[in-house]
This record gives sequence, structure tokens and C-alpha cells, in this order.
Amino acid sequence: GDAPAVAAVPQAGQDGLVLLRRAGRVDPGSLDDYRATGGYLALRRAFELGPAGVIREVLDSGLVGRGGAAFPTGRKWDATARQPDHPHYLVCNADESEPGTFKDRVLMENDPYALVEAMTVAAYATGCPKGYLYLRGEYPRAAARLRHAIATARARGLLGTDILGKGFSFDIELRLGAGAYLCGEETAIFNSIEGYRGEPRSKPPFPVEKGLFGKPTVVNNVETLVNVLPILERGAPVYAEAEPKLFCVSGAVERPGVYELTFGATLRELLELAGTTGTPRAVLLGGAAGAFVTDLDIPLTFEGTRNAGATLGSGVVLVLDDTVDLKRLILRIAAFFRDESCGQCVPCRVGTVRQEEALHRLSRRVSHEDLLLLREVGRTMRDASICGLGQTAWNAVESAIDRLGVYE
Ligand code: L3W
Ligand code: SF4
Repeated sequence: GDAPAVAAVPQAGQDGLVLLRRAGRVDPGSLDDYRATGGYLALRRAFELGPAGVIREVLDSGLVGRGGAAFPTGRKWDATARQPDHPHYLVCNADESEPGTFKDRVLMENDPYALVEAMTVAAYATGCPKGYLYLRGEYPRAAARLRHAIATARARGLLGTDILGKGFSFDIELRLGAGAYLCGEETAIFNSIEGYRGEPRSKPPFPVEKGLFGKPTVVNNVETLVNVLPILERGAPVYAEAEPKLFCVSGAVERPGVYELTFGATLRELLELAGTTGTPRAVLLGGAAGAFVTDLDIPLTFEGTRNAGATLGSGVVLVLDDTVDLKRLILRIAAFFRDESCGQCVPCRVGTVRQEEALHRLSRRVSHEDLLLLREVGRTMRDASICGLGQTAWNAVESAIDRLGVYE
């Protein structure tokens, strides 16, 4: 059906939400609802500020990428805007595939016009006449709502030529992924859009210099882009005082779903909101590419999780209680990486296979040799793989061994 996906938003309808402010409150198909709730104020403000002014606000806000790598968004925009080569392209990475991640889906299903507006602002700031929205193929409801939002915006002069009569032209093309985890890697997206296999390219050159079709390209995650709206509506200083972040809570909790908090809340505070079913045995932060933690007082910030030897990643908070078979879970994660490796580089192609084999042996009989082998393979994957998949394929396994003592 076309009912709002509020079940996945336990806070739906609460006052004070920023990114989830429309979830369950407006009809996601209605541009009038969107405009009646502040829609398109940010784009108007952007036109007042001019491209350089918008980039200044985004730089001042301190916004960093929400896909997992936390690169400063303003620096990316500034670098793209300065490139003399044209055209510039905008790509929205909506290929949400990290296991346990579903925040972008909730944003796109509940507030599709917000993404359309945010992409328009980003394109204006960085000088892009065309944007690609690369959406995970398994999100048919998001696809339908975005398609409708794009068509409606176009029909109402909010996309296409001379947007709002300001002389700026921009349009969005929706592209669907075909189910590969790796197609969320930014350069694999370029290959996929260009019609090649979705395999990563080596970086540098970074996309800001040579991206889609070899042209300067700004690539941002959905949540990153949507943050630009409150930055412009409120101004960078007010935004930065209470910076919103989405978390995808699943597993042993009473109310799983997407939660919006401001940076600084602890893992314990988030779990209190979601209602745990007893003391968690462990929490997987950051998804399959992330790490297991047991300390609930970790602040949920990029720095706080890094200091705790974990990662905020794309905001995955997977709660595990005592009933979970950790060895099986780790094997499942290892199988996932082996399966999703594109095989382009040796450390990852061979390493993900060796890792899974060693874990199978360890789940039958613990041996010192296999534990040593795992560490060596893991370090090699981390240091020598060319993309994030191989670089992170050992994280969860390592933390399970070192922190949870699964093979002791
Ligand atoms: C210009 C430079 N741009 C870096 C750009 C770069 C990219 C961004 C981050 O993702 C993460 C990992 C997991 N000049 C630049 C520059 N950039 N230096 O900044 O780059 P990078 O290379 O640090 O990371 P990445 O390869 O883009 C790795 C996470 O991704 N992950 C999975 C995520 C899955 C989802 C999802 O399903 N929604 O997000 C797996 O590894 O957290 O940190 O744009 O071009 N000098
Ligand atoms: Fe492919 Fe793995 Fe190399 Fe990434 S690290 S390019 S997924 S083989």
C-alpha cells in the first residue's frame, strides 16, 4: 500500500524532530503538504545567498558525510565548485546496503520532496545541471514516491529550466541499483551509471576532480543532503548547536526503528528510548563493516565511537542479547563479505575466502594457528584492499575475538 512508513519511526509525530519532522505528519505524495511545512524555504534562502554563500554555510555548520566516512561536506562541495572542467555532476548515494541500515529508506519514503529540494540546493551550490539519484533496487516504495516527487516538482517549476524563475536549471534522473552491496561505493556507482560493471575505481583521483563520466562530481549520502535544509533554514550556528543524527536500531529491543538524536547522546540513552529486553550481551555499531562494543556509555559521535575502537558508520545499532549465537553471526558476516567482494583486488578476493574458512574451522575447534592466520589475513585486507569493502571486512570479526572472546 501507500501508507506512510511510520512503523519504522517510533518517534513519529513528536515535536522537535528535524530530519524526521514530517514522518507520519504529512502525506509524502503531496507537494502542497511539503510546502505548507517549510518546504522550499531552504532553496529560496540558497538563491539569496548565492552558490558561494551556501557553501560557506555548509562549511560553517561542520556537517560531515552520513554514509559512514564522515568527510566534511562543505569541503567536498567547495572542491567541486572550483573545478574548471564542466559539466559538474551531482550523485546522491541512496544505495543503502550496509546490513542493518534503513535510515535513508525512512527519509525517502516519508519525506521524498526533502531529498529533491536538498539535491537542488547541492546542485546550485556546486554548479551541476544534472543530478543522479542512485537508489537501492530493493526499495520499490521509495522509488515510487521519489519518482512522483520528481515529476511533480518538475511540473511545478521546481526542477527543470529556470527553477523558481531564478535562472538556474537542474534536473534529476532516478537510477535503480541491482542488488550489489558494492554498488554503494561511490566510484562503483559511476561505473554502474555509465553502463559498466559496478566495480570501484582507484582513488585518487577523487570524484570532486574526476567522477561520473570523468567530470567533477559531488557524491553525498541521502541523510547528508537532507541535513542541508535545516542548515539553510536556521543558519549554521543554530543548526550546529543541536546537530541531528539518525540511528538504525534493531535486534533485542522493544521498539526497533529509526531514531533521531542530537550528537552527544550515549548508546545507553538511545537504548533506553528503544527499550532493551535485558542487559545486552553486545552491540554491533556501524553494521557488518563496524565493530562490536559492550560499553554503553560510549557517546554516539564520530569521535566518541572512534575512541572506543568502533565506528558510527552509517548509524547501525544492532543489539544482541544472550540468545544470539555469536559464532554463527560472525560466520554470516564473513560470508556476506566473501559473497559481495567484487574480486578485483587480491587482498580482498582471497582474504575474504580465507577468513571465512578459518572461522568455519574455529567454530568447530579453537586453534592458536587459525587465530593468528585470521589476524594476518585481516590486517592485509585492511591495509591493502582498494575499497572500503575489503578494508572493513575484518573489523567485526576482530572485535568479536578481542572484546567478546568468542573463541576462548
Ligand atoms: C576530496 C579528498 N574528496 C576523501 C571523499 C571521498 C568520499 C568521502 C569519503 O566510504 C565508508 C566506511 C564505512 N578530496 C578526499 C575526498 N574524499 N578524501 O570523502 O571517502 P573515504 O574514502 O574515506 O570513504 P568511502 O570509500 O566513501 C567508506 C562505510 O563507508 N561502509 C559502508 C557504508 C554503507 C552505507 C549505506 O549502506 N548507506 O553508507 C563500508 O565500508 O563506514 O567508513 O566521497 O571521495 N582528499
Ligand atoms: Fe573489489 Fe574487495 Fe577490492 Fe573492493 S576491496 S575493489 S570489493 S576486491
